[in-house]
Amino acid sequence: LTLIRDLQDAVSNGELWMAYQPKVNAMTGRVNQCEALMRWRHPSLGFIPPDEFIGLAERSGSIRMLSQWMLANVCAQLHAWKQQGYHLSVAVNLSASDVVDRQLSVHLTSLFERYQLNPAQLSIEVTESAVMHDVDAAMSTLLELNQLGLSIAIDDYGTGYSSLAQIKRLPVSELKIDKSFVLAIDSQKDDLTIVRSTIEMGHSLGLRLVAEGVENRASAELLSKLGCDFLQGYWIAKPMPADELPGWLDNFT
Ligand code: G
Ligand code: G
Ligand code: G
Ligand code: MN
Ligand code: NA
Repeated sequence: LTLIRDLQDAVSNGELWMAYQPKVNAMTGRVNQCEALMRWRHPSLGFIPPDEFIGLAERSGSIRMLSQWMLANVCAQLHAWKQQGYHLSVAVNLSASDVVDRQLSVHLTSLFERYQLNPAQLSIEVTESAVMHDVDAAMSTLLELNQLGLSIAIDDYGTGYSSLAQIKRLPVSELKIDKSFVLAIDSQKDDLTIVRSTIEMGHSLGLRLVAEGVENRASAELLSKLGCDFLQGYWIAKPMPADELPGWLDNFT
């Protein structure tokens, strides 16, 4: 497929960039963390959503190359923001083949040195299915990353088939409740019930809870009342280019 070759060229042609979406602390109303989301503008096809090209990269074996570019780009960005006086941390998404990459923690260590970062400024989001694909290999990578000082979140929580008992064996400190349960939480009783019990169960296991897909004030207020620790979604901000984030933070109250 020609799109696979285009994707391999996308890095060297500068067609990829990272968008950043803030996460707000529900208790303090402050933002000090963002999620980094990859974007690709194809020269002739235009914007291609990551749901399409990430899967393509996973199947064609170029995901590690993309992830290496992504991690270097995010670390350089954290360094640049720090120079501008913005002390942020960023969560990155990793795929199944990244979490079994034995070189990942070595690669990250050299990036932290190059950009003078505290490893705690970076955190990892992985889905249950990415981890459970090869749970022993994923476990050793995640333990290494955790020992380096990175925290780890389970992304899209609630859409997989693993139990919290399995997840608790991993060095995980955060659950991101999938947006499918959050989008209509202000009108769907069942969604509210699922989210409430997820928050209660997660908290009783010592996990931080993040809701993604928060699209309106009513949902944000409900989630805060339920004790959700962090909120992420269009109601707070859409993912934005890196150079827009400082201005957005200045205006955010
Ligand atoms: O903005 P949104 O369309 O960004 O992202 C869609 C999906 O693509 C999400 O599930 C997200 O986890 C995934 N995704 C976005 N950026 C990256 C990335 O840099 N690496 C990986 N592995 N997945 C990503
Ligand atoms: O205290 P411990 O390290 O187990 O908690 C880890 C994180 O989980 C804390 O930072 C906190 O944000 C969250 N947490 C644990 N229990 C609760 C709880 O009962 N309510 C809230 N809001 N957060 C909790
Ligand atoms: O990695 P993950 O699957 O969590 O990626 C988050 C996805 O959700 C991205 O595609 C991002 O653009 C999208 N997203 C973020 N906030 C909202 C929101 O409020 N509503 C909807 N529908 N999607 C959102
Ligand atoms: Mn994510
Ligand atoms: Na998600």
